[in-house]
Amino acid sequence: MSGAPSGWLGRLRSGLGKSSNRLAGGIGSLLSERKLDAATLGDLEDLLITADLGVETAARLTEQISQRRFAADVPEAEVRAALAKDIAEILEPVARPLDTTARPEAGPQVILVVGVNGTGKTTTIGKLAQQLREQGKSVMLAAGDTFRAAAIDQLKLWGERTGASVVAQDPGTDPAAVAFDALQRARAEQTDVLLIDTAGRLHNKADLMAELEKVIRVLRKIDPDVPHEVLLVLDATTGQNAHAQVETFKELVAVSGLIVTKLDGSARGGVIVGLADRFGLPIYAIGVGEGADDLRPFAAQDFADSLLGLSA
Ligand SMILES: Nc1nc2c(ncn2[C@@H]2O[C@H](COP(=O)(O)OP(=O)(O)OP(=O)(O)O)[C@@H](O)[C@H]2O)c(=O)[nH]1
Ligand SMILES: [Mg+2]
Repeated sequence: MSGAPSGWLGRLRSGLGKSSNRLAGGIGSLLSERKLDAATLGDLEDLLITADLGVETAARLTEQISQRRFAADVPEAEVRAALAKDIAEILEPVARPLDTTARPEAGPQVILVVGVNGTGKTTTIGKLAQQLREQGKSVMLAAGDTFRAAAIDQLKLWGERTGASVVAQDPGTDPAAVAFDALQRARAEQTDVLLIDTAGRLHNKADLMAELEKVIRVLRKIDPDVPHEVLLVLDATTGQNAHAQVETFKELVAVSGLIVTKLDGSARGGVIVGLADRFGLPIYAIGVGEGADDLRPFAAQDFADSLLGLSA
């Protein structure tokens, strides 16, 4: 992408600043002091690992650099550009926006949002609601995190902010009942999109599994095709732990795509590369702030360039 890094791209760049400093800065100092030989390649691999790209991805990227047979005194910017190209190739297949264009005939598009506590589920739902409202769609939010009263209030606030309607019941209500009620209402009101919030904090994994399974089972009593999407929200600042979260949730539910939040100000943007390489799940969007407009499409080359400190 060309042009001045303004708007969200500029924000992505500055947001990824810490990740980029770690990676691009690290490569810069590595290669300005040493020639590109086998030992330096080994250090490059270590650097990619510490930048959260994951062991296997780091090894493969280093191998690809080695196969390029650069001259030993290659300018470091050329190595960064080559890495950005290889990383963009990993990211390209997963950089797919959430498709909300076609509303199913029978009712709303149903999007279930899952993830461990604090990753940004409720905020992401608010941001998605904002985008969908801007596209002129009618949106309903279901307060399926009944574990905490504050979670219900937080969702109501996003409803007010975005003009989405909110279906909520008292704290402690069975989330499946909330989801069921919401889907019935959304069908009756011919709502375009229903976003269902869930609790991330439960007593243990078995409870979480039982709760999510029940929500889905009960929704399917109304429509066997729902949910159409299961979004797993991951917090980039947790680094490699995000991998464990994907594994856990993939066991529980059919995760259809990822949203990675808190890329602003985190030094761990590299985690996206490892996730893309390992799981191949679509990355529907990224979160670059707490505001309603801070959910951005995930663009492979832009992201790779930002990570490697290259200006377009
Ligand atoms: N900087 C930054 N903060 C974010 C982003 N997304 C969410 N947050 C913040 O992260 C905190 C947790 O977000 P929530 O949306 O409440 O997370 P949650 O997954 O719903 O949490 P639980 O309901 O406790 O499971 C809030 O303070 C959000 O404002 C982001 O992209 N960038
Ligand atoms: Mg929440």
